[in-house]
Amino acid sequence: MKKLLLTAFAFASLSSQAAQLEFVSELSVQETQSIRENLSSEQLYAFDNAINNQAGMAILYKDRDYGNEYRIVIGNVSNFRDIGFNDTVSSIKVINSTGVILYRDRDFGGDYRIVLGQENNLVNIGFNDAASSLKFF
Ligand SMILES: [Ca+2]
Repeated sequence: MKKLLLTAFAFASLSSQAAQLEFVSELSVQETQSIRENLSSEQLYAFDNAINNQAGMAILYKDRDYGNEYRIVIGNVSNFRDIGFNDTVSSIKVINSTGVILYRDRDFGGDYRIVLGQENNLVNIGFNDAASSLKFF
């Protein structure tokens, strides 16, 4: 009987993991509008293109709860210095992709954390103001 319960529990936790893996965060209409208003025409083209083609995109925020300054990244970024955002990210939303791997060092080095969908406070996973590069998966 005990073994059966354990098996059921293992199954339940596996299914919830699978459900999480399919989770993709979405931008609200308001968020999308506010982001679009602040982009140059070149950035706007890339942003709309990513949305329409369902390309992996992430929005990196300086503060927790998706606050303050942000950067939009499309595709992997090997050095957050290039976008003026090194050791700065405190919350993140991943759009059109399952998740991202955040690395402590540039060029996808050092220790890392996986974010599925979104994380409103990187303190929760011990990675506040720490990320220096990022890969999509
Ligand atoms: Ca920060």
